[in-house]
Amino acid sequence: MEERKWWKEAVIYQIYPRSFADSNGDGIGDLNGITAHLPYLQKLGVDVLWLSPVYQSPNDDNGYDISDYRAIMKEFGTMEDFDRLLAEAHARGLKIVMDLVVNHTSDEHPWFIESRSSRDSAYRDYYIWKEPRDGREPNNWPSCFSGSAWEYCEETGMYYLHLFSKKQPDLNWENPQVRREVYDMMTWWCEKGIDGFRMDVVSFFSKDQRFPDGAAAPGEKYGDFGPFVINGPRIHEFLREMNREVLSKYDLMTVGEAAGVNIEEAKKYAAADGSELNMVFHFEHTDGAAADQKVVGKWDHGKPRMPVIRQILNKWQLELEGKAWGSLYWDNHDQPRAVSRFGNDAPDWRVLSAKMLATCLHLQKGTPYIYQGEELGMTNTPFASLEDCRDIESINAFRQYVTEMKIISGEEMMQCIRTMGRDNARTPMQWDSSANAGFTTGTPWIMVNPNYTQINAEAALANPDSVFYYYQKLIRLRHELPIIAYGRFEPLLEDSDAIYAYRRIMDDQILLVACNWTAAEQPCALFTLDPAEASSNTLTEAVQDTYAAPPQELISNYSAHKSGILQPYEARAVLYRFKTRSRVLRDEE
Ligand code: TEU
Ligand code: CA
Repeated sequence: MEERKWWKEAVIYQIYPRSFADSNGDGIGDLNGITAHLPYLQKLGVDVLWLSPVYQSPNDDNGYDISDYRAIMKEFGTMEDFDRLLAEAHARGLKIVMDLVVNHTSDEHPWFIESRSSRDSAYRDYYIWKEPRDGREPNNWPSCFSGSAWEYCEETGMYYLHLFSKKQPDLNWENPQVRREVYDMMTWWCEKGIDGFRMDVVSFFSKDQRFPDGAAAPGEKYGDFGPFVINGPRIHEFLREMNREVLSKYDLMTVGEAAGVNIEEAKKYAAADGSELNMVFHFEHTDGAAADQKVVGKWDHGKPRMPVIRQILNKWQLELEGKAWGSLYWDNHDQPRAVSRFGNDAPDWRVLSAKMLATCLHLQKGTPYIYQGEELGMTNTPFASLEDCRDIESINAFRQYVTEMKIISGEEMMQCIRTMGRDNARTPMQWDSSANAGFTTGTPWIMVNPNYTQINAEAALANPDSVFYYYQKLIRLRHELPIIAYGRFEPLLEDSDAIYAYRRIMDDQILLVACNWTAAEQPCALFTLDPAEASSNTLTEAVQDTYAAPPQELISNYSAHKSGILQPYEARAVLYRFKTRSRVLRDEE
C-alpha cells in the first residue's frame, strides 16, 4: 500500500463564506456564522474546511481580488473572529485550509497602487507592464472575464496584464521579490496554525516572457493564451521553491486549482515525492463534459453525458495510480450545483440522483471535496434575469455576447447562466424554512433559491433518509475502510451508456460499485441476489474462492433490490472479503 497521509484519508468541505451563514444581519455571510455552524460540520463528519478567500478585498470577484493578505475582509469580521474560528475548529478536530490567491492581487493592493504610479516605482516589476503595440494592447490575449487581458494605464502610458478582471492585475512571478513576499505571507499564516492552502489558478503563475499572440480563429479578436500561460515554463521551478521555502516546513495539505492541467503535468504538480503540492483539481469533467453542446465560450445549456464523464474520471484514476494523488469533486463555487448539472433535480429524482452521484465519486481513489449545500442536494437557481445575478463572469459574458456582439439572445444567455453560471453555487446556504432559509435576518446579498422551504439542513437532519445522512455514511466508510482511500481502481462495464461501475482492490478485499445514471431500470449482472451467480468476469473467478465473511453491502440509496437490475439512479457498493488470496487478486501482483 502506498504511504499513508492524513490528507489522503480526509474529506474536505468547501465553504464560500459570503453565502454560508450571516451572524450580524447585514445579509453577508461571515466568520462568526461559520463558527456557529461548526457542530453541523462536525456532525457531517468532514475533516477539513477549505475557506474561499476571507482576506481584505473590494469584492470585484468576491474575495478573489485581495487588497491585504494579512487582514480579514471587513464584511467577514475581524482577525479576532478568525482566530476564534481557527481555535474552535481545531478544538473540534476540524482543520482549516485557506484559499491562496497569488496569481494576481486586487488593483487596490498597495503594491499595485505603488506600481502603477510611476515607471520607476520600486514596485513596478511586481506586475506585468508592457508598452502599447501600434497604439493598442501588447497582444491578443483575452481576459477570462471577457474583453482584453490588458488594461491601459494613463499615468505611465503602458498596459498591465489581468487574465481575470481589470481589478485583478497579474503578479509578476519572474520577480524574486514577488515570490519572497508571497512566501513570507504564507509563512505568516502557517505560523498562525492553519492547516494548508488551496492555490488559486496555480497553473497560470509562469508566463512565456515573449507574450506572443495566441492562435485566433478567423475573425476572432482574441487568441488562445493557453500555450503561453497554462503550465508555463517555470511553474514547477516556482512550486518546488515554494515547497522548500514554506510548505516543507509545516504539516500542511495543499491542493492546486490547475485550470488546463493534463495528466502528465498533474504528475509533476502532485508528484508522490512531495516536491510540489499534494494534489490538483483538473477541469476535464466540468469544462469538457458537455463540450459538444457549447453555445459560446464556456457556456452551454445542455447536459453532460455519463460515458464522457466516466472516460475522463477513469483515465485520471488509472494514470495517477502510484504516481500522484488526485482530488475528487463535482462542485465548487465556480460550478453549477452537482445534482442539477450531473444528476436529475426534478423533485421525484433529486434525492436518489444526489445520493447516486455521491456514491459514484466518494468511493473512487483520491481526496473527495464536498461543496457547501451539496450534502443537502441543493439545486441550481431559477435566475429570472441578469438582475438576479452577481457574478462578474456572468455579467461580463452577458454584456459581451448579448449586448455587444449580439451573437445570442438574452434569453439563451440566461438559459446558459441558469445551467452553469457560478451564482448557482453562491446562493445562500439553506439552513431551515424560515425567511431567507435562516441564512440571514437581513436582506441577502443574492437571492435565496425559492426551494429552500423543502431543501434545507433542518429538514435534512430530521430525516434519516436525507442526502445529509447518506454523505455522513460515505464519509464514515472512508474513515473506517482503508480500501476506499488506498484500494486500486479498476473500471467495469466501460461500454455501458447507463451504468458507471468500478471496483477497488486491496489485499484480500474487493469493493464493487455500480451506479445507474438514468431514470430507467437497467440490467446489471454485477449484482445478483446471490453473488455466486455473479456473471461478470470481475467476480466469477473470485467467487470460487471461499469468503472470509458474507458479501457486505456497504451503502445503497435503495433499501430493496431487484436481482440483476439497477433501479432508477440506484447506487450499490458491496464489499467482498476473501479467506485466501483469490486468483483475481493474485493475478494483479
Ligand atoms: O478560478 C480560475 C478559473 O479557471 C475560473 O476562470 C474558472 O475556470 C471559471 O470561473 C469557470 O467558469 C479561480 C477561482 O476559483 C475563481 O472563483 C476566480 O474567479 C478566479 O480564479 C480568479 O481568481
Ligand atoms: Ca454578516
